[in-house]
Amino acid sequence: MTMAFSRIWYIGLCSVLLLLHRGAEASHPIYMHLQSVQSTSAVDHQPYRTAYHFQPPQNWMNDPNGPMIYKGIYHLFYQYNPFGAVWGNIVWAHSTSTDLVNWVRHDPAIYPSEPFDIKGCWSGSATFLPGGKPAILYTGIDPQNRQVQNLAFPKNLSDPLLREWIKLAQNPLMAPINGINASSFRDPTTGWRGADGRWRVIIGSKRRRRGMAILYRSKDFIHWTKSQHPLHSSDNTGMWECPDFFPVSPNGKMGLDTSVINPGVKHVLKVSLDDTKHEYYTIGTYDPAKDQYSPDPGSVDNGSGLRYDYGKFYASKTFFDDSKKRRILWGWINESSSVADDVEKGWSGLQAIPRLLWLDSSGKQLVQWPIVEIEQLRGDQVNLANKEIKGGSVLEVSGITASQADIEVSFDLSKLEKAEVMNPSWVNPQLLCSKKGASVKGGIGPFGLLVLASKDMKEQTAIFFRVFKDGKRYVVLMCSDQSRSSLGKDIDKTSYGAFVDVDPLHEKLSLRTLIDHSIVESFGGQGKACITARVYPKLAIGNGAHLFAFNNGAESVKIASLSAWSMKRAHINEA
Ligand code: DQQ
Repeated sequence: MTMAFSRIWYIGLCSVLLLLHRGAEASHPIYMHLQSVQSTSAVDHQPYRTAYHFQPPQNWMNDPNGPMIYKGIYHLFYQYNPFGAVWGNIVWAHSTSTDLVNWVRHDPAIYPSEPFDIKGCWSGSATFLPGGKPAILYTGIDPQNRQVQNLAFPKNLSDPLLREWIKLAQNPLMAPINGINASSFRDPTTGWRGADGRWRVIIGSKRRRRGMAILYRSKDFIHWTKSQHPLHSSDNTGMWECPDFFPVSPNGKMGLDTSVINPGVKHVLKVSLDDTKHEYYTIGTYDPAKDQYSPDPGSVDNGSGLRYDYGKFYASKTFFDDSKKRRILWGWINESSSVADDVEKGWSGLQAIPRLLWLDSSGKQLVQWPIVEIEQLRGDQVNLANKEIKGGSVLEVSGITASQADIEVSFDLSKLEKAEVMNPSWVNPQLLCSKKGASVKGGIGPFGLLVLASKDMKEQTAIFFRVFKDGKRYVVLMCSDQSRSSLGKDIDKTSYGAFVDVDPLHEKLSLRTLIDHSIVESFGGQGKACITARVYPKLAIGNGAHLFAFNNGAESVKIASLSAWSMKRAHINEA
């Protein structure tokens, strides 16, 4: 059956779905009274809508799904509620782009229509089959609320926009039988093909508190057999949502196709933890003979492990961009505002700027950087060089639109004697950042940027560093402090933090921050630590937004160089 999207038909279906909805076990809160078949009327005055981040014109969006490039066109599908600003009625909405910056929206590609997905079309991934045919594996919710895995192919392979998809009559291809928990069996990955010609995919799951990546194999991508052992599992991590498994090159930024397996490559397993809504990844080795993955010694395999992003960032997914030989990461950025505010503004959820992702030269962590294409939006520029900021002072950076900007700054720290002494109990960087916010004076730092700040600085989001001395070495803490980000109420103003693996004695300390009205994405140490925050200023909106560099430490710090650009508006999903 084809799936040309018929709105009238779909509205009818959704009315039925609303009645059926109660009881579907999901990892998202369900607000029954806010599900409406009426389109929300988004408010006219929209200070928090973004100018260059991916978002639909209105309504709820969550996970990025099935990213790929086909015939030179980038595709992004995403979990979307066509009828409201809260999670529900989930379909695969669809947009395409030639540059990953400007996007054209299409009708939803996959939506509930058959018993194997009648109660929802949840997350999944795209895989290219031999000959270059794309295939989408996704989770469907069946009438018994069971999570099952389904396959869809494009109706017309000569349409580079892949607007219509056909679901296989054999669906579901994988069902929760033989002890699999039917409400913890979702989010198939991109497949990879072994030397034996057989395809593999993993599905997120759990058994009691043990999170796991269930492994399936197939000769033809249609008939799948469950492997006796998961690809990997880890106790006390809870449900693994949206797993992602891919190879990385041991040196350089070049990405690898998901099927590349050889003794020279490392593998990454990323999981999204339903319990905490945090993701973590490990770097390790994939043994193709045993079909098992083992994290490297020292790669922490639980919720306190490495994260792509230490702020808001969830249900992420990478894809291999064959045209530029790079691996690109997408991630969903949830709101930090109340559900009532989301309903009033008529939308909820952003996608982070796509990030290039590669293995650090240490082999111990990944590095991320906004895709180079985003730089086409850079407009007016201001520069600073060799500028000392004394302890306790601020420096306004004017001449750009501070509510829509891209800033790159690097600091030179020549004297570190005044660094505060690191306490061995400070193992959690987020806690440390909430104890030692931007207003808490230190030795070396806090220093960094105050973004989306009002003129009087009553509102400000501080992204900053603090350097501690730990025996003979120095520890660099990066924080994003939202405690004064808005005079508004009912906002989650949690501070976020990460340790950055940089030696401040011998390297410059760099920070790049992308500011877009209600989102602040920051990359410390050339992309070794990333923190994304959502903020909702009342005063620092539009021309009322200012940008400052600041230093609240005892020692002066020097801005070696600073470049700031106004960012132009991208064309994203315009009507
Ligand atoms: N969101 C989807 C699920 C996935 C969760 C449902 C993660 O497939 O596990 O919208 O945010």
